[in-house]
Amino acid sequence: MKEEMMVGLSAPGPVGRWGAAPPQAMLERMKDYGQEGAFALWDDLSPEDRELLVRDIESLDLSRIDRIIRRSLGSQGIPLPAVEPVPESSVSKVEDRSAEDKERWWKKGLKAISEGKLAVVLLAGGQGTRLGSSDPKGCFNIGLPSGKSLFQLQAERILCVQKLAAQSSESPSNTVPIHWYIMTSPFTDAATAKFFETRRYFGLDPDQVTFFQQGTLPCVSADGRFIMETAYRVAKAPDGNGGVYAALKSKKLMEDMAARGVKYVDCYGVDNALVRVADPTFLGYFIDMGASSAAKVVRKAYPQENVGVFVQRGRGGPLSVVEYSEMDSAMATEMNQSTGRLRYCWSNICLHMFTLDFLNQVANSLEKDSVYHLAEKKIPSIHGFTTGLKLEQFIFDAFTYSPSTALFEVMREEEFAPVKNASGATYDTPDSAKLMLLRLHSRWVVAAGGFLTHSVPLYMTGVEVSPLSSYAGENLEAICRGRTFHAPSEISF
Ligand code: UD2
Repeated sequence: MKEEMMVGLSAPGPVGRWGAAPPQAMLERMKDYGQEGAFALWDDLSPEDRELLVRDIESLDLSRIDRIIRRSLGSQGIPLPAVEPVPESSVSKVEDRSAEDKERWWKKGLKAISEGKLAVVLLAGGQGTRLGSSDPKGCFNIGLPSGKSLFQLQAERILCVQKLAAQSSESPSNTVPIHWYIMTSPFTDAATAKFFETRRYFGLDPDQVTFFQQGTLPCVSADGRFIMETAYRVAKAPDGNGGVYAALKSKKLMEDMAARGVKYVDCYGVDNALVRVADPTFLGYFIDMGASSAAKVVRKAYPQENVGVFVQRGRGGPLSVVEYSEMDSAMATEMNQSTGRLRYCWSNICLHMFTLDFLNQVANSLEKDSVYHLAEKKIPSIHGFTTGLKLEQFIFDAFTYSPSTALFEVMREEEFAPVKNASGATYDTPDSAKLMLLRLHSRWVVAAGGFLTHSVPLYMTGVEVSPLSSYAGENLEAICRGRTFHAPSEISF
């Protein structure tokens, strides 16, 4: 800006690439979106910080962000269609399942896996805030005898399933690798990649693992204005685990899946010590049902349990999930007198399956509708921690767009051991997850004819079966029958 043009402006700051005012075109655009407040401290910024601020604003897709803010804040207060419990008929219950059903689904799933039709997407962008760890959650060691992290347990379950799939196929020597897409966030990406590299991918072929980052969105005040983390940086947060759809789309990973011949996508949360990654039984059931989407569910354990519940939006409408953070206590505690269970009892446990076709369709629908959940949080800002809103999509938002969602009940004791809270909390801690795994695996060993000795009370310990040796308790007879194992210890053969 020329010297004479500066007359009448406030005392000029140091002149850098940008003069006393922000770039005109950028300022105009930000005014169009009501976000000119981001330049409030421009005059006090050094040339370097002005450069940082301009680059930060340039990194934002302002029209998309503005659409998301307007639609998400605008939809507040608009009543959603009345919710009903899901029809009991739409849930495949454990008690209705025969051994033949399970065998058939298991074989059908293994066949599809051996044909390379299954990919796995891991949602690992969350920060381990509640766990009290600064590392990505998957790195967490829950204290098993083996010391294995959640990532290692899940990697070894993939190794086991692809081996079982090969053994069940016409060419047992030809193991078809399951491709593992791992979604990280800016908070977890570097540490996650390093964790895998330094541990040589836990025996997986590095070519079968793809890391990709989810997006972030500005944190905003109640009236939709950007919150400034510093004078030259807009506060941002990951866009929720439903950010997976936009990320898969923008990184062209669904094209990558199609090129690999993938037809089905298993999608799950990292913080479950018992998660059956690439579960052949779930896949076989899903294929049998011919549905576009499916989810594993457990019966809700108690009204305040931090789980979403499946509902039907209007009689005959699509299934969707009401998250625990968006549920009122009446809905959480209401009982169904005839079943004796909670009226809304079918709980979401972040274990989903989609057809690739449906994933493509829903990624576009969610992007077009752009309605995000608003989470009120304390946001670090130039004014200290300030109450603001994070904009998040949830992985289960997809179900609303699905013509058919199949719900597959599983036993919590076998498949759901959340690792959410630091040790010492009442629920969902590393210790509770460790014990659930040791108790399950001890039952496997005893059922296979093994005996246990233990130096601490058995209710506090147990044996761990390496995922490389057994996925769901199968193939343990040969090793366990008549043998004694001391708890705590890992059985690996
Ligand atoms: C999740 C489910 C909840 C229930 C519960 C069971 C959602 C939205 N809610 O609640 O219904 O199933 O788990 O334990 O799924 N994540 C990302 N990116 C993000 C945020 C989260 O990848 O921006 C991942 C995170 O790493 C984890 C999963 O999503 O693997 C769920 O984490 P969460 O802490 O957001 O969800 P939570 O436990 O509140």
